[in-house]
Amino acid sequence: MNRADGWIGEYWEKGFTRVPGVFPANEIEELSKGFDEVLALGKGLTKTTKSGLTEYRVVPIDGKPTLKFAKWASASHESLDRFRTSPRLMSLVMQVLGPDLRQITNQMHYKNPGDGVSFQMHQDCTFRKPDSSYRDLYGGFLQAAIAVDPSTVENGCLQLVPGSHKEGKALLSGGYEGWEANGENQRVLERFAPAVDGLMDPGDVLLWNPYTIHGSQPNRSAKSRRVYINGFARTRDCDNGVLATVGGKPVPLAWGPGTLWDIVEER
Ligand SMILES: O=C(O)CCC(=O)C(=O)O
Repeated sequence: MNRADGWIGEYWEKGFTRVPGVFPANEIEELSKGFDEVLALGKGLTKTTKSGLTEYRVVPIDGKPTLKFAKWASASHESLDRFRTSPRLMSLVMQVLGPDLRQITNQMHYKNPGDGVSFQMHQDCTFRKPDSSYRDLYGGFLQAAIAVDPSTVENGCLQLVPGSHKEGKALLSGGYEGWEANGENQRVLERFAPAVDGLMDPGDVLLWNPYTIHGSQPNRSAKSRRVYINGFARTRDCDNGVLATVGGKPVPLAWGPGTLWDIVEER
């Protein structure tokens, strides 16, 4: 791996990078359909609901039950499962982490107009626990978001703090609360450069390091801001999650009583 060149160099330098045009329009159309279908299934739920591995994470926002995200819908939806380990996505992830991968996260983030969903500035290392399951979290895990819709300032694009991963440690308190929780971490956030807007077009992929500080504000536009987030770890450095690829080839999604899941959950 050459850490210096192109988007891979930017990933290591800034702690995140956007790779444009990874998925063509027809594939994003298919992914968008999958998002619509899962949203329809989650409609009307008043609390977090699990069906097999698939989970509709419903939380109160301004007193209203709101689908904050759907987790592991790929376990119950064939096309979402295909995108999870699609060659277009995996070719990027494998260039950073190598050919043998485990998958830790599989999340659909909707951010529908007016739903109030936001994410405080946080680092994903908060959730990658226990420490003993991640032997090289800095170099051996990344999170990848496929843009289904344009991500804009108005619809609450991700915001990421350049260089914030470099200390390779947890810097912030809290986790997945809303934007209003940033006050708690103001002192730490002021130490860093301002966050950069992670603007994306449909089909772009944004990759970030587990120590990179990031979050997002509510959608203040009339259009949804959907991203499909999948997180992968190098198999030899990680015990958690499910196998995703072996020797560069995707393997079918399988889990069971022996699967080890992270002990801290995004909420
Ligand atoms: O969907 C978003 O805007 C935030 C996602 C995020 O911060 C995460 O998954 O860690």
